[in-house]
Amino acid sequence: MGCGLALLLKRVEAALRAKGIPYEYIEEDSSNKSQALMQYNPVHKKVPVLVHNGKPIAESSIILEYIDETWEQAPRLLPDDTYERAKVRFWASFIQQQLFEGVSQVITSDGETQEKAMGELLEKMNIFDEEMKKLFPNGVSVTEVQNLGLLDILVVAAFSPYKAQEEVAGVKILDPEKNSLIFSWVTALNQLSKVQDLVPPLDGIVGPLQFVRKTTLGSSG
Ligand SMILES: N[C@@H](CCC(=O)N[C@@H](CS)C(=O)NCC(=O)O)C(=O)O
Repeated sequence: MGCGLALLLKRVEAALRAKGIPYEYIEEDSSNKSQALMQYNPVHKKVPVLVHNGKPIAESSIILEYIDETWEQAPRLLPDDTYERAKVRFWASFIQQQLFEGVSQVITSDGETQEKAMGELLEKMNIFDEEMKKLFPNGVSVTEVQNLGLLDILVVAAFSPYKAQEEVAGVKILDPEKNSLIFSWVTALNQLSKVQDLVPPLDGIVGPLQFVRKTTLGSSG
């Protein structure tokens, strides 16, 4: 799963827009996949796929790195320094594997299962919050996120629509008291017009999230 949530913020589009690279966006219908998708991503048959000069690249994190290496202009998604880059990759994978997944589980469960999922997500958010405080000891301001690096894009994807996530899940997910750093980061990111352009308004998110929640709860009995 994770798909219904990832759909809300298109990470590849965010990177292309951040760098000002013109692109054509083609929507795929997952219930009626196109011939082009089969041809471009024959292994997984999933989006996103970036087609550059006729050549396909699949898997969002690989596409993001390809974009950064192919269009080297600012903003750089990954730092130049190899150690800094390794750290960004480490946290990028933490956000994608732990936080995306945790938020998905909270949104698609209820009762005791949801309580447990929220407890686990909170533990991961606390770790992330504490570690990121070392990078941003004074909290995150709008100036720091102007350039939209890789971690900014992933934090937007995970938490930017937190109000919609909370409304649908019926629990508090991003608590400023518990996760002050993540909260200041998300608040700064949500003030950027390029982020506002990419994240649908609250109304546009609640419906699709509710659909994902209902179908998952329904199918698990
Ligand atoms: N690890 C892949 C995940 C891709 C993925 O799950 N794509 C979903 C859309 S968000 C999809 O194409 N689902 C259609 C399907 O599974 O048939 C990535 O990050 O690119």
